[in-house]
Amino acid sequence: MMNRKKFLQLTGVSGLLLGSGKLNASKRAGTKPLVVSTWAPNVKANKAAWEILSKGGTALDAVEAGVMIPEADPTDNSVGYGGLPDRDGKVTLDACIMNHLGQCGSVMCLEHIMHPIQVARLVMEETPHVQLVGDGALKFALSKGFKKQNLLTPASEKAWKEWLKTSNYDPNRSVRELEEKIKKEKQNNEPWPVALLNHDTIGMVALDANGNLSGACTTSGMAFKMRGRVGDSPIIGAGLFVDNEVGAATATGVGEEMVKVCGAHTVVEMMRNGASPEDACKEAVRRIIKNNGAKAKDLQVGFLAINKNGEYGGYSMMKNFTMAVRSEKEEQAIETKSWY
Ligand code: SD4
Repeated sequence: MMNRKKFLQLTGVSGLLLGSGKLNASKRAGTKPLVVSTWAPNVKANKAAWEILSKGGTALDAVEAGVMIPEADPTDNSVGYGGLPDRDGKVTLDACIMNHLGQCGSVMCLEHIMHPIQVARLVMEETPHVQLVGDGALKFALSKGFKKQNLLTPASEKAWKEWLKTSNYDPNRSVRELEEKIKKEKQNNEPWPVALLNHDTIGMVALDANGNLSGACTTSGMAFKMRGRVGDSPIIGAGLFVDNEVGAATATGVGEEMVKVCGAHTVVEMMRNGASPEDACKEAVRRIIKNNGAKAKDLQVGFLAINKNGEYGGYSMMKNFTMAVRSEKEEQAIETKSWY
């Protein structure tokens, strides 16, 4: 298992700030350029995005390059290569991208292609459509020169075979595992729960030096989902939304819940009405609670947002949601506030 020191060495991050519920990100002065991603290990993805942003590149190029890092990482079992498969053992990927002009593209249930985000961008730029699904998305990708690859790693295949023994679909499996690990580490008096260095779906939003916003979201979806299931991540307005007049938002967690409240769009609309990024994210979480009552306690969803002024914030249902932030002022991961 990767320890915290090793993680810091790997990422070159000198100051990870985890477990800081105290931080009220929305009260900080804004800055640009800025990139924010779901989950602490995506400081690595931010680094790739920052390479572009810091040289005056566009937010669109930055988010595409950024999310390609976990897509190609076989140890990230929620995104791209190495993603956990559906219950039939197939790795099916969902991704979307949106730019400052309100243009967007997405692919859903795409198989065999390591970088669905690149295909989503081509859907946006080179087709009259917004969404391509399944075989059609694959056909389009192959026509653009992408190569078919086997995305099921031995580790993911092993996990799937283990899952088949019970075939019990548990959308909060990873959240529960994470909680267990953190509990154990706390018992062992670990100063920094290594388990907080968890990663999952990447949603990334960025503001470039010209003041333009873009976002990208990419995932293998919920582990062991039904064949053909699509979550929030490739749905514009649910897993990602960008409005260049206001801000950008993205989400992670049980996608069905984000879809039901048009989550990312809700966050952006709250910011349009004057809410800080953190408060806007909190409102989306509140609506999910309204839909679920007491059952909400068993759900993990996390939102993050940036606004046009370069302020950022996030909020989650349960503890242990982290976001990675990169600007001229900071390079770090932060645990967001949570409802429960
Ligand atoms: C989905 N929202 O497919 C994604 C899953 C996720 O971290 O975020 N996992 O519902």
